Amino acid sequence: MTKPIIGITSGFVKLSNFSEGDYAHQDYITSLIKAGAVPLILPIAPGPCVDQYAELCDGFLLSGGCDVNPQYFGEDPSPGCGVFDTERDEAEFQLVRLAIKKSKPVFGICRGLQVMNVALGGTLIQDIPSELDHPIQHEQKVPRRQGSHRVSLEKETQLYKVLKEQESIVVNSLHHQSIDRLGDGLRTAAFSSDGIIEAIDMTDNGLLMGVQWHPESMTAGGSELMLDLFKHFVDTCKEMKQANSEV
Ligand SMILES: [Mn+2]
Repeated sequence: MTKPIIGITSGFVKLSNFSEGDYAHQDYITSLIKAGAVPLILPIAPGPCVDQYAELCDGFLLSGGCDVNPQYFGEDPSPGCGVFDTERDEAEFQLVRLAIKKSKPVFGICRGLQVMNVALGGTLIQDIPSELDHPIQHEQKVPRRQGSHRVSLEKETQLYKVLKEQESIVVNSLHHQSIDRLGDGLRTAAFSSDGIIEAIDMTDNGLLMGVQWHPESMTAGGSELMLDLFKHFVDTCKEMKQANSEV
């Protein structure tokens, strides 16, 4: 069987007057190739293009990036809310809904986990440092390939199994937003000591998985445990590709 094609969502970046366009961090690409997939960067595009992305790919990696426009969960921006990109939000919400409809797996990372949650009717904390009473440091000062804070894993989740049934692990942390109220059909798979939801999955099937940390950068830094997360995702994409072709 050919390798599964994984679409990676991207963010728009302007580097200079001569260089601007869609961007996805190299660590996503490196991790997916290591895990046995063919990565494909998906530019932000209008609805009809997103419809075809959903046909073309066997699974989707929702990458990190800017904040989600709070209008999508019924709020005005709080003073701590950062830059958002409405066009990107809408393209990614559409992709999540189409992927669920077509039974194609989605792995959300950082912003990607937040996008999945809002797409399914959940809400976000717009700025952890200004909105939480006693937060730990979620925007780490050490390099992104290093872990910084601990997360506790919920038993009975896919994540717990994939991460070798450890009660807790150390992860990196590069976010200032997080999930507040969970979206429909989602459950907490990991949380930090200040109560922030650090990972989610779907209760009724294994199609959606999301982490608030950056396993791609820990994988690029040599973490075999985080590479296992990508292998699990790519294997699920292969299984679903097979199952979808049989119906
Ligand atoms: Mn964190």
